[in-house]
Amino acid sequence: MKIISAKVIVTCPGRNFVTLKIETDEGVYGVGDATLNGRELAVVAYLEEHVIPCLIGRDPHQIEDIWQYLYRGAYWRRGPVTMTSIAAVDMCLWDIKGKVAGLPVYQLLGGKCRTGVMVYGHANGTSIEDTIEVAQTYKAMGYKAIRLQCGVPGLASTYGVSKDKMFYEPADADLPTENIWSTEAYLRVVPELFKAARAALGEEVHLLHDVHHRLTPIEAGRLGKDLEPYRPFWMEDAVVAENQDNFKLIRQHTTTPIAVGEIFSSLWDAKDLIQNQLIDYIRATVVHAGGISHLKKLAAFADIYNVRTGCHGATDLSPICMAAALHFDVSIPNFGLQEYMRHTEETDAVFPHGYSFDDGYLRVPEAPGLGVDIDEDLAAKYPYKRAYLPVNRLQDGTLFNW
Ligand code: GCO
Ligand code: MG
Repeated sequence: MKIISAKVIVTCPGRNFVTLKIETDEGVYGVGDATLNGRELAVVAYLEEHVIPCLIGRDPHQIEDIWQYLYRGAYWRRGPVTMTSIAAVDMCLWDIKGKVAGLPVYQLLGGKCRTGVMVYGHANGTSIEDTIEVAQTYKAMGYKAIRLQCGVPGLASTYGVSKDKMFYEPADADLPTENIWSTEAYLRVVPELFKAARAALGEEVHLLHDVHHRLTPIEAGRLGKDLEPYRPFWMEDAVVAENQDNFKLIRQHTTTPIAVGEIFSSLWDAKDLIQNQLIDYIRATVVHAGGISHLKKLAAFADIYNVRTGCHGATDLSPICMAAALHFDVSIPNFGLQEYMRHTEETDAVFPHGYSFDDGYLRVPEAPGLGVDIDEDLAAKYPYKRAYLPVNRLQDGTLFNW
């Protein structure tokens, strides 16, 4: 079997998605997500100019060899653009292998370790009361785990809070919008949110929160400690993960579980955090961390240290990534939780898929391959629209982390 062609499809059914499609001489094709939010066209160029020419004529069954060829062969290792491109190829090749074998990809990964993938939904609102009301809606829909984000009194807008309470799309403008941030105001409101949420939602539902890289280690330690009485499932991205010694300070002050890694692009970004047991959940996902092949290695390494997975699943990861993540999630022993932000109807129509939500769990597609496709005619109706994530400034104008 040979790869005879590959193309990159860019579509914007409400937000931008980049998809790689690899075709073979036997008529079987595979699809892979290649979306890197706000930097989409860098990946398009990397794939078109530097990856696709190397794929033509290769045997698509040699998934690991092609992975190594693209990783080692580039000389310039790692980085989000490279690893997203490699991930897209990897997804296509697993899709092809599954279709040829007549098996869903999870069977090729060792079979199911569980019947469904527990997911968390996003409840947000401008006030604590609004957020809890939305969380009640999620609970009524069957969600067993809910992320809580609320507006910060005195700030016009903040990460995780949208006008549409059930959908959130941060890449909202053709030049970055500017948000204003106050750590002091934020640290006052979050423990109040969790206190009210635990009282209203009961003891059983898992509650999560994303700090989105905004605290210093000692501030994160304090927030973790303040949240302990309400037993959060995790506190995510409490600090930036560049200087990873930061996490030691958090650990010294709180038993609130720590999740990190949605922007990690390989095992090497996570290795020290895992090996030193400074985190509890690793959020790297298929599209940004080198595909199913690389994420399997990362998860196996994490398992040795009792670190579980919590794959990123925001709307900027396409349904192709979600399908791939589900095959991965059901097949590993140390699965923790999967984020599920839900795509819009327009996006779901462009990417017909076989996964479905059922009582708090996503069920993995059973069709051969990944069980997801792209409707190219429909995709062509939604041309690319430049869109950026916001930037954040302190009240005195200093540029901060978003
Ligand atoms: C999450 C994330 C997202 C990111 C987005 C950036 O936890 O889901 O933090 O909301 O901000 O994916 O592209
Ligand atoms: Mg996050």
